[in-house]
Amino acid sequence: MKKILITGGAGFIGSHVVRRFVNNYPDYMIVNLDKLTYAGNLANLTDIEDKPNYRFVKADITEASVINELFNKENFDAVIHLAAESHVDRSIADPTAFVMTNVIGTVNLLNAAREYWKGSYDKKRFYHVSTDEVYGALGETGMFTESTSYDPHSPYSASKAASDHFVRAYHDTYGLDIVVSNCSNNYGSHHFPEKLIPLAINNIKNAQPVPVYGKGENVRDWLWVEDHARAIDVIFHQAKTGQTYNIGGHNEWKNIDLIHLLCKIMDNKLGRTEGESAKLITFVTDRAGHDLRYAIDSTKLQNELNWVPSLQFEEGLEKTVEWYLENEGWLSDVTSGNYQAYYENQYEGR
Ligand code: NAD
Ligand code: TDX
Repeated sequence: MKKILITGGAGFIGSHVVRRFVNNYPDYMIVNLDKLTYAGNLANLTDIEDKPNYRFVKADITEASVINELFNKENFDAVIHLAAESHVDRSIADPTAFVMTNVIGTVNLLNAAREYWKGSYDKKRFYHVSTDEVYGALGETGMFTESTSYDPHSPYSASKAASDHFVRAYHDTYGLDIVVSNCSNNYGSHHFPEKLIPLAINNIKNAQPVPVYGKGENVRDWLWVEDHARAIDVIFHQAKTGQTYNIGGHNEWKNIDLIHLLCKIMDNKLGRTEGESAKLITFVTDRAGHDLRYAIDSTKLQNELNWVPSLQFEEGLEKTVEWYLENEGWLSDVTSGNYQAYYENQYEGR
């Protein structure tokens, strides 16, 4: 039996990774460690919470003594590390929280792995889930490859870049078995409605303004979150030690074009006349230091590990809209803050 610690499993991507591993690997014990910040929501995992190969631990990765105690007690075989402060706009407002969780928290996990896995580094694995934002911004052409130099611009991407460097340094210096993946923008169910797509879905549904930063000219490369979870599965099981893989959808969209497509889908789903939702589009002040364009070259992952995205964007976006419309309770609990009251009662003191 493999015991795997997944951090950040109550968040957007983490919950998809936890679900995939719990369902696909009944012989593994999956321990989901999450602080349950504003972004962590145990309602994301109600379908698997009673499975015998799943456990939840409420903990903060910035607390080294708590992490050490857990490693001492549990004898994990591997870590898949997703816990992070993840929203660029929040990092502009409060960079320190990003240094604490994304840098110090990652180093705490690495230190625990280094200490408690001593003598068996060849049988253990530390997988760090990272972002394409570490590479900075592209102009009109070109793509990020695994050898693109790091050039982060936001406090968020700077903190993720630092954590990537620490993970690789623990491989080079101490011999830890590590893998890193850098992925483009994800979309899909259970996405917190501060990020562009779920925020726009929620606002369109409620006939509220849809804020588009600047002129909406910025380009993002969107990937279905379940395709990301499948890529993590493949890399975790098959990558050679020390390797990095870029993960992307080959699916670049200008923000304004994406929002128009979303408005069209929503008009259709909500029975509105075509063009009605697009009237909600409101251009607002641009994000400070807003990266113009991201695009991932995932040739290495495709050629070496045979991974390709499964879903066309239009289909995925339609499925995403349907999920939000069918899960009004999830959305209203998140936007009202009720989900936090629930877990504060459930997990206080554990
Ligand atoms: P998210 O904000 O939805 O979830 C983050 C989770 O981490 C939450 O459950 C939160 O409670 C938990 N967490 C935060 N601070 C913690 C702490 N100190 N201790 C323990 N748990 C803590 O984020 P996401 O979008 O699911 O991103 C997950 C990971 O994937 C992050 O590392 C992010 O950098 C990376 N990533 C995200 C995207 C994307 O498009 N969302 C793309 C590429 C990479
Ligand atoms: O209201 C908005 N209006 C708007 O125009 C918001 C929230 C965003 N935007 C723009 C900014 C970006 O160009 O839309 C684009 C997408 O923004 P976000 O959803 O905030 O994502 P982004 O900043 O690209 O970062 C995301 O992808 C990479 C995740 O949040 C990161 O965690 C991940 O690493």
